[in-house]
Amino acid sequence: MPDVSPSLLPLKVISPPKLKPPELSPLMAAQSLGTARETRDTLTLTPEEMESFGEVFQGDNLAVISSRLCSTLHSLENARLDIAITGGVGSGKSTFVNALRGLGDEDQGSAKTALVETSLDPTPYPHPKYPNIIIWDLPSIGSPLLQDNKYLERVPLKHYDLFLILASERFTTSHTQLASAIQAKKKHFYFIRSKIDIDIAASSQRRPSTFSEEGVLLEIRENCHIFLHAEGVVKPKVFLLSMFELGKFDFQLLVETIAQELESFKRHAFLVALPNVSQFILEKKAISMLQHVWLVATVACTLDVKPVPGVPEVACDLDLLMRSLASYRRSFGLESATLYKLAERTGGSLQAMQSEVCGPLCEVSKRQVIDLLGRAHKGTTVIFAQELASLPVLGVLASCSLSFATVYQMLRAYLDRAAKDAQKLLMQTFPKAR
Ligand SMILES: Nc1nc2c(ncn2[C@@H]2O[C@H](COP(=O)(O)OP(=O)(O)OP(=O)(O)O)[C@@H](O)[C@H]2O)c(=O)[nH]1
Ligand SMILES: [Mg+2]
Repeated sequence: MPDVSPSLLPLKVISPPKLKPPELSPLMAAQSLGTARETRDTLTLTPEEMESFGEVFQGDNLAVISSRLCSTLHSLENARLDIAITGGVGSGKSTFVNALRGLGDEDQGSAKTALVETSLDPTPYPHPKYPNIIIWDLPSIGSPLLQDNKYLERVPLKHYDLFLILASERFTTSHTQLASAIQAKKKHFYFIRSKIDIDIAASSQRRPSTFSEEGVLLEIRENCHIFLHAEGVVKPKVFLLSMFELGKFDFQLLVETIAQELESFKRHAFLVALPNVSQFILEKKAISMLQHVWLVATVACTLDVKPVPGVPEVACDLDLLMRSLASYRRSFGLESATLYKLAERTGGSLQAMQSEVCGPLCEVSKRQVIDLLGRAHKGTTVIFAQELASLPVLGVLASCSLSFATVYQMLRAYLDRAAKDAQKLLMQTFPKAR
């Protein structure tokens, strides 16, 4: 997959109009996804949204804009991301690699864990659903076989976008020396204090009368910071994790921090590929996908368009829409293969998951896309289309404004529904997930 130079693809082009995600943000308020969506009867744009549309569409003709957006869409969908997992011997590196790829230790293609001998070379593990994302299981630091500069000879730091440096007990000078080398290459790195579940279990068992989970976490966090400061690491970013309960502890904070520091295409790649371990992750994904929805709607209505059978007022690229809907299902883990694996791992009923969670969303067919477009077209899209067409800056879209409005509304509704289903699935399998 080609790497993408952000300088060739100005941010302005990929910024979606600031369409507020009212149906997605309720997650933060512990409401369910998509509830507002069904009751909303228009896609009216705010002045800021109008302005954003204007910025993207100003100046060029439709053919130029759509081919530019098509290449932006391709870059967004194929952005390469190399995540390096490193740390001490037995600190949980391979387990973390698997967890980030949504795999258990026994799944096919998973990294081997609890080994006696560890590899002395970086091992790439492509994400099973997104081969453009590679999680690298790096050799352990502090190994007697890789002393002095041997580690850096084996591990080309420039190759990776970011580093997660693990310690399951204490950070040591091996960790901080590696961090300095990474910093010298101007790469991002994050300290992960792993196996937090063990610390909590030990503390609750050994000091039951004074036990407080918050207290244990605070103490570990402070100790990490004290050591890293003493070693000269400025503002260390430390996250407490358990690879066995990935959605808990500091995972949310880690995701938020990494997402802020990645450039936009890589950020999107990172977010959509995350395992669906918490409501927070689902929300981050859904919000990131809004820019994808908007790009797809524009490209699908302006390149390779054909009238939709049974909905002749709408012309679009049905294949692109099918691929996009399938990609939302994939990211939210709603495809049969993922459900099957989840049922196997959690001991839940596959049938219950499929019927309760997927409903009409099961597999994506052309017939289904046509039906969804028909339904969206019958809705309120005329108001939205008129609004678009009435804007001078959007004159270029006038010829396809009804198609755009229909397709956009269909994609939004599908995305909302997929996110909502993923939330139900999460609640069904991990009732305590937040
Ligand atoms: N309780 C608990 N155990 C963990 C966690 N992460 C990993 N382990 C266990 O720790 C052991 C070592 O995990 P690995 O993932 O193999 O560690 P590693 O860093 O890859 O080990 P090497 O490659 O040998 O250096 C395994 O038995 C894991 O199941 C965690 O968060 N909590
Ligand atoms: Mg390992």
